[in-house]
Amino acid sequence: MSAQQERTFIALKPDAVQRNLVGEVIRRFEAKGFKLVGLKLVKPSVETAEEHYAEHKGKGFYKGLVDFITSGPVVAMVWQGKGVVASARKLIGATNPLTSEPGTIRGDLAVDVGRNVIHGSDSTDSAQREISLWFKEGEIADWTPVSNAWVY
Ligand code: 3AN
Repeated sequence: MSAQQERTFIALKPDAVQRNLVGEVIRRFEAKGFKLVGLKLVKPSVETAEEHYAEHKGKGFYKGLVDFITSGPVVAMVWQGKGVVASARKLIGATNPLTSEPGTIRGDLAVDVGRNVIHGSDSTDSAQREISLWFKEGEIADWTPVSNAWVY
């Protein structure tokens, strides 16, 4: 896959769904210029959540993290584009929303580290792992934008 077709896994956590922030966050990714290639609303199983957060197993916040992510619907997405993994992390901002820069998603929309709205893969390797954990083959659309024929 070429650098232009790099992909990342983004999840809008239950707080984002409950707070009606889904559109706001998707808008930011679209406006930046990335392409949405996968999207679904799912209530994750405990198995999926534990695998997703495997690197945090043993940490004090692990159980709370798994309980929270499985507590309600999550919007799971795959975004594609040049440098999308690192760029998404910049759009998202630092893990603790109290220190995330204004202008970032967490900096603008969140307060609590345990309710920080969004997850984004931290490397291309994590992205591959997370995309195959959350999406089946056939659930990702490899589409090509048409010309501006539909825009007047
Ligand atoms: P990020 O989501 O910015 O990549 P990670 O991977 O270090 O951050 O942490 C995964 C998730 O675990 C965070 N999004 C956050 O919800 C939660 N988390 C991280 N550190 C803490 C903490 N000290 N207390 C509570 N929750 C935490």
